[in-house]
Amino acid sequence: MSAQMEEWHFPAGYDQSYLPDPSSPYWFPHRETMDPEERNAAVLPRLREVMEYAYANSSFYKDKWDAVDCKPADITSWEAFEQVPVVTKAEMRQAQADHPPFGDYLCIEPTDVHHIHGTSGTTGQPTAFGIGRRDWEVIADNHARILWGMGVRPGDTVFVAALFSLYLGSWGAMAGAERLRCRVLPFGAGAQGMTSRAVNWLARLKPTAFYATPSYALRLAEVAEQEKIDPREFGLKVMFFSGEPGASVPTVRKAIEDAFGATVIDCGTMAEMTPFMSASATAGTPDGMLLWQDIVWHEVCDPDTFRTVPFGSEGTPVYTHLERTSQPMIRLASNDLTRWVLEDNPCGRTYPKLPDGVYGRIDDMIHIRGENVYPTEVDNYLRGVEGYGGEHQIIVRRTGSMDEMIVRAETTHPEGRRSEFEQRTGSGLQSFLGVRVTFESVDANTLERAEHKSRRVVDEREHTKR
Ligand code: 8LH
Repeated sequence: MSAQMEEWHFPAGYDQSYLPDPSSPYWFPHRETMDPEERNAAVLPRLREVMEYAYANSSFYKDKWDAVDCKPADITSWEAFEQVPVVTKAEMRQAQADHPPFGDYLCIEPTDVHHIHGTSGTTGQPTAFGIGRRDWEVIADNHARILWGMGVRPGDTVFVAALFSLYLGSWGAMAGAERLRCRVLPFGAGAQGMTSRAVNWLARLKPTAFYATPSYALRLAEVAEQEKIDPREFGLKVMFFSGEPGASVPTVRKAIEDAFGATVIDCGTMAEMTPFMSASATAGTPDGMLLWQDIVWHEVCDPDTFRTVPFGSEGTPVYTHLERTSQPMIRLASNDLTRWVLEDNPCGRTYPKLPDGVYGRIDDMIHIRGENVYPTEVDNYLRGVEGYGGEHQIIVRRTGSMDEMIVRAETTHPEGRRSEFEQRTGSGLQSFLGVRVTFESVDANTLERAEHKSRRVVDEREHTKR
């Protein structure tokens, strides 16, 4: 079995000089197209191996599993694996507070940490990600392989327009592109005047590939338009996105495709799960995200029991590293929501797929008068409305004993046409969501634009609670 799985071993290590045959759509043809049952049969012993490694090298996992009498050697069936307790972000924060700075799940010597990244820490103590040198190389290799699947090739210029600091997204994209022997432009984002400069560089350099958050791509298109430059002139072929829902939200995706004339690819799991591109679309299957199950093991689970839900159902992603030796995550609960299927993919890869991407976080879902609303649904609706100005806010507030949802959206319509726009969009949105909505419009370019991940929900009920 493993002889057929190209370079399949733990700890992982790849031939750094390898590049596929230029005519092949696959980096590892067998691994990517093999019978999924055969792949799963190879993954199960690997999971056991990773668990054995984590048990031997971290008191975090040892204590956690001993407490429920879970022994790595017992993981001989999927049934057994699904009972391994999930890891939560709160546990990791606690482990880092008790064992600073990386927590007792580091599993390598602190001196072997090669890259340090972290969460933004806007709400509380940030989490530190310590990634070993060998792991960083393997991450680069995996991302190169996935970028190859997206159609990126050696010699392509890859423009990275995301924050270069603690955020792993930009660094992970860069590492993969470098390993693929691309020319990388680590442009970054977030500094004063940078979007306008990005427009200038894109127009001059005409890169082939582009990485950012979807919100930022739309912001960039707006700024280009203000500067009388058509983003199609950048000549981008592939735009890959991660960090937030958007690239799989139909109207957002179309807005990006229409503005730039490029193929839009969705990818991304979580920073802790780097190689985070292990969920990614491909050139041949550009919609949704495929789950590259031989890099990271993805489960979609019932959010209460953390047992895998059947294909076709909705649940929350739970992730397990198959190759990381530094801070390996074993059944990390994401708190996100998605739906998975297993069907024939046009690109020929035999991975399961998230046909609608990851459409939201469980804690971002708005519960209003007994209904659930995903912020992405509002985005999806508004982007398809004629006269929408490009940005909106969702305000949830309690008036008396009732929760109220106010959607405030920009419009390009002049004063005289506002009330007709408000009436039409308000009632359309209400029937689309199935909940009562108060709809207001404001002038275009008056609401704040995201330079990173967008935050459109203002839940005033939370503020009153504090
Ligand atoms: C997504 C997506 C996506 C992430 N569709 N939601 O960018 C990937 C990594 C580096 C990242 O963003 O990690 P971070 O900052 O830990 O955030 C992870 C969360 O971001 C994840 O749980 C999702 O809620 C969201 N996310 N990529 C939809 N393609």
